Amino acid sequence: MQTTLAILKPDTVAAGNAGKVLAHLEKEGFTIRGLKVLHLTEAQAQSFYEVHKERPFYGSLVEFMTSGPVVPVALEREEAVTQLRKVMGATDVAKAEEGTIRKLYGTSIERNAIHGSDSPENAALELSFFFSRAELLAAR
Ligand code: FUP
Repeated sequence: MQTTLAILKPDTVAAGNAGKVLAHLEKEGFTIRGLKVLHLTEAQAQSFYEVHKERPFYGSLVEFMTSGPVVPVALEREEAVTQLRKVMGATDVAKAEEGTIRKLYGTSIERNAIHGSDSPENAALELSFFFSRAELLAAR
């Protein structure tokens, strides 16, 4: 078993799609091991996306990610990292496969509904950004 981090982005929460996305993930075999609702500060969003800080979209991405509440979720299943990436679909909604979360609920490359860690190493780092070890253990 592996645990990865998803974030239901502000567009998903604002559109009232958070429950539908969580149901989609559960149907795909993920178990929810952590979940919270929070409104990221600018410093938190900048830090989370620090790897992209030189990219032209960084400022806009930080603005979007702080535009409303998000829902970080710790998700467990076999091959959780790669399976979540598959269920999410391509970054750019225009290129996302039919039936993926981004195709169903996203509206652009930026407002793409959901984040998912892209490697086991990043999953561990990103889970610890939002959840303490005690929180994750208490949810078992
Ligand atoms: P992903 O791992 O699929 O979320 O994609 P990236 O890590 O490449 O990008 C992180 C986020 O930056 C994306 F979810 C959306 C945003 N982004 C843009 O807004 N424009 C781009 O051209 C690329 C990414």
